[in-house]
Amino acid sequence: MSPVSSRSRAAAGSKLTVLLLSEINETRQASLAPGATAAKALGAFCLRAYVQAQPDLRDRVDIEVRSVPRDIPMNRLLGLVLEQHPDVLGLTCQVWNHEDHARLSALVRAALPHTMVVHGGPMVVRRRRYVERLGAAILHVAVEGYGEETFADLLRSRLDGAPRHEEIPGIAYFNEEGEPQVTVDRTDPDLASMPSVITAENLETLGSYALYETTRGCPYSCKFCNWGTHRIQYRDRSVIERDLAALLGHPGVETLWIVDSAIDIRRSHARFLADVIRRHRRHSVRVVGYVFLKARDLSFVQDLVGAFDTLQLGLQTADPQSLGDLGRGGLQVERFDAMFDAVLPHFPGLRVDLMYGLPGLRLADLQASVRALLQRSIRFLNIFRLVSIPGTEMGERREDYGILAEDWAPYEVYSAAGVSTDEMFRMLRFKEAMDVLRPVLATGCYADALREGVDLVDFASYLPTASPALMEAISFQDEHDAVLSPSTVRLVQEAAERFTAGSKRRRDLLGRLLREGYASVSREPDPAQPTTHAPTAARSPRQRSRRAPAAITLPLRVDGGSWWVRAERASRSKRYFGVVGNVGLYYGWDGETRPSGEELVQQRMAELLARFRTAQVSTADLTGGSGRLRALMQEDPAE
Ligand code: B12
Ligand SMILES: C[S@@+](CC[C@H](N)C(=O)[O-])C[C@H]1O[C@@H](n2cnc3c(N)ncnc32)[C@H](O)[C@@H]1O
Ligand code: SF4
Repeated sequence: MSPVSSRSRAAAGSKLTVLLLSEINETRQASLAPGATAAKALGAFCLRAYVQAQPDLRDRVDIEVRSVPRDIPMNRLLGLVLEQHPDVLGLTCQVWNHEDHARLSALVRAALPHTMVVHGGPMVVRRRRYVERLGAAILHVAVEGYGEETFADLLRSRLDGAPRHEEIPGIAYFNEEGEPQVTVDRTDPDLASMPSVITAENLETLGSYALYETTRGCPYSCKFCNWGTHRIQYRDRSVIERDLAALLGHPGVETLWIVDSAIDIRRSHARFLADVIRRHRRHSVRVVGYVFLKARDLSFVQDLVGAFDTLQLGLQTADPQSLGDLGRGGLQVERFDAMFDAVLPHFPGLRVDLMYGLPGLRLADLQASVRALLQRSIRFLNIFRLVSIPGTEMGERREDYGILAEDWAPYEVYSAAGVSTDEMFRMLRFKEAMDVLRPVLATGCYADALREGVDLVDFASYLPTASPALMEAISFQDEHDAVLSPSTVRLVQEAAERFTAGSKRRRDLLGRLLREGYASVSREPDPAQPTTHAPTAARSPRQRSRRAPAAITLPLRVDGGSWWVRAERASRSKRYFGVVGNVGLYYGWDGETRPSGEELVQQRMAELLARFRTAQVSTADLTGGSGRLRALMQEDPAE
């Protein structure tokens, strides 16, 4: 039974038209891989390549893949779909685009009754719950897991009426009565028999930051992660070689991230990849990948030199007890020295991930992990806040971990067992301060400075990071792509004065570290200083009127009283930073189609407060030590 009328253009003789669409993440915050935010969704390319390799489908289906920036106005997004009027609209649903994709789907369902709306991607976990939550007014079908075979079956179903939806494993759909139906699970498709992904057509649309997958699955089962299924699968070597040759030989590709859980699930695989990369790289393409470094003998790392440019390591914490609790028992703290000794001589720019918000780990523990790594000459750290992802142990069994988190994307965790909301806020501020110091730490100065009495981890707590000017400083993709505003530079300098008060020697040292660290970083011209730049053209009244206000003060009704919350705009962006209950929140908006900035911030803060109250946390608890919320809430906007 088909949820959508089978009358299609295909039936009328033309091809079935499919639009695979995805809003990509434009968050510029230094993230999993430097610059990765510009990457297009690989999943859609996999689907297209697979469908085009099916003899019964290739000549009957036209698939267009579009990735658009996340801040695209909804009317333009809808315009893209209306322009094409596709028979099938497939959306890759990710943490960051899910709300927009749901809104778009509802509009498409209303405007184009003939279009079948299919959701896939990492947000589709527990597909019954997924479709029940979104409802029939939003989508027809949700595809869970690796989607190549399922999507091909859906297209067959749309073209020929067979297989029927109830016969397609791995989906949830609405029947003609609008009731949700769930089919049996699908076993993961066999990666080894998948065709090439990097077809000529895909290569043309990939852009300069390419993602590629050589394996699926992961040997660990960290309780916060659902990176892949745990059945490890390898792509066929000849397909990998063909795909990598195409990517590395294409002049448009500048960066290639191998998105495997790690490239060294087997050392022989890492060596194979390195060999292929070396043989096929025709111009400078930066190649990035995660490593586990779990083998006793790590001599293979030197064989990766000249192939991989950046290696990343997911450590999460240097606390041995927690590593075990998280399901990462295989990774022992005692191994750190051996790991870094084996890697750093060859890859001094190793990037290491830490997380905060994990149960039982407080600010002091996070700082201890950071110090331990910096002292071991690690210069690049990513610090992520725990996200309680549906489908993971920590997403599904929140009570067991004392986790308080939002029920909607991005599922950020606000407190966990042993970690109060105040503590989370302190860790958030510390993370932000460390991000501001990224370019400084990247010079590798930490250990020497420490020996001379300047601990940059201590200095971090002097930076007033809740300030929008500093928030702006951390919105860069990597250490060399920062743009510092003059006010940020001033704030860092003022903090340095306070931190080194009374010691000229320490002041000079810190001054030098900051100068050297930020030397390669571009600066915005300081309006307070004379500038050699040509003056920017005066804004038209229309441009002026659309400028976001610098701060918004919002009335809120909480606990039976009237309160006010203030959100400040980060300079140069349309993002607001507000503080509710010691929890910093950012919201982006665009004046054209979304609710106005005020409405959006107000709505989200009110929702968040309501959630805290449902969780029986009072606003008094939330204001806790810093009292910042109380101060903000009591501020009278009339003054
Ligand atoms: C690349 C990547 C990123 C890039 C995104 C770049 C981009 N434009 O895609 C960046 C660095 C931006 C990123 C950021 C984050 N990411 Co990320 N990321 C990945 C990663 C490593 C690879 C994605 C990929 O290409 N996979 C390979 C392709 C082939 O798989 P796929 O996309 O899942 O597609 C398959 C199916 O999903 C399905 N499918 C996909 N689309 C469609 C569409 C249709 C119509 C159908 C039918 C099927 C279908 O079929 C495809 C082929 O089998 C995955 C891990 C992984 N290996 O999947 C995590 C992953 C997607 N990220 C994840 C998370 C949590 C994040 C962060 C929130 C992490 C953090 N703590 O900050 C941030 C987001 C921050 C924010 N708030 O915006 C989670 C998502 C969990 C979830 N269930 O939603 C994942 C699964 C990893 C993890 N557990 O941490 N990420
Ligand atoms: C999914 S991992 C893959 C890295 C590699 N496989 C490893 O862990 O060894 C990428 C990084 O994302 C972060 N991450 C994973 N799951 C997360 C979650 N639920 N919340 C916040 N960050 C997360 C971790 O810091 C992790 O190192
Ligand atoms: S965090 Fe890394 S090691 Fe842990 S399950 Fe996810 S991919 Fe595997």
